[in-house]
Amino acid sequence: MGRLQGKRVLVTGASSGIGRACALRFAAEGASVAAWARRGDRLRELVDELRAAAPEAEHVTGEVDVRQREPVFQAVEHLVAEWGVPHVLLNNAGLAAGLDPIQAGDPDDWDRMIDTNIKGLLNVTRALLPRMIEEGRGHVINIGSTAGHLAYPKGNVYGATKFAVRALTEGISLDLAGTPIRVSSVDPGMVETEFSSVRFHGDQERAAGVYKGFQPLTPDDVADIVAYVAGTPEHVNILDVVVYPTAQRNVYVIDRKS
Ligand code: NDP
Ligand code: 8X3
Repeated sequence: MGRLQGKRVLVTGASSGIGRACALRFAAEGASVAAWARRGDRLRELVDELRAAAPEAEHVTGEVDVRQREPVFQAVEHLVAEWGVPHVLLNNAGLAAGLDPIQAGDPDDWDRMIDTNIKGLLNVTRALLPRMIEEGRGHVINIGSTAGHLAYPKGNVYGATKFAVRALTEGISLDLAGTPIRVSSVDPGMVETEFSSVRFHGDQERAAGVYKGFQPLTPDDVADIVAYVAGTPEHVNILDVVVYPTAQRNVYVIDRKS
């Protein structure tokens, strides 16, 4: 029996991309998944797949916008009462909005990124951590980014949010010293998801161009790593994993064939 069998995992941003792949991977490992995102139609499709992957587990969904602090706290209370305290919280919900020099940036885009990637992660983590501490177990896994390790032109605010996620992973881990709660970060390079379509406000052609001429990571590649991190023995805490596609060596060096 694998270590994730019978565990409960809360995945934020489960309606697409990395979060969706992680939800399916956790279910395939025998875990029960609470899948949160804003798009309920996507979540309803996902839960059918989760039930097919792990019929014996108890999968639930939540239409939760991680930016809305009070509803997040209420959703956590409801989840804990009806389903139980998650063993793993995967803080994945996030986005980039825009790719412009700061002097031409849209402050509304900045707000969305800061409110989702930093404050959304904090909202869910703050609501859940006391319950994990009471239970005497838990694992918080944050999806960071290689953009949180090296700034790139026009990546300004997105990169700042991911540098913040890295700082929060370390800071939360330090604050939890003396508890058994583990804190980890998985920081991918380029992964083909809806990320670029969201970044370019629905411009699919521009989004497709981001992944042209090389093989990017897939959401399943990242889910493999997240499942590994979550499945290590309880005395092992992987603080940070940085993963690139082989064709990408840092945020600037990408071997594009066309
Ligand atoms: P997607 O756009 O495919 O997925 C993003 C997910 O986040 C969706 O499920 C979306 O759901 C959810 N989300 C966005 N805003 C909110 C919100 N306010 N409340 C709740 N959920 C929200 O992109 P990815 O899978 O690529 O992105 C997932 C994470 O991975 C992000 O944190 C991103 O920064 C990070 N990342 C991505 C990389 C890439 O190259 N793709 C590389 C490194 C890191 P919904 O819209 O239904 O709410
Ligand atoms: C997403 C990776 O390089 O597009 O976090 O910013 S990148």
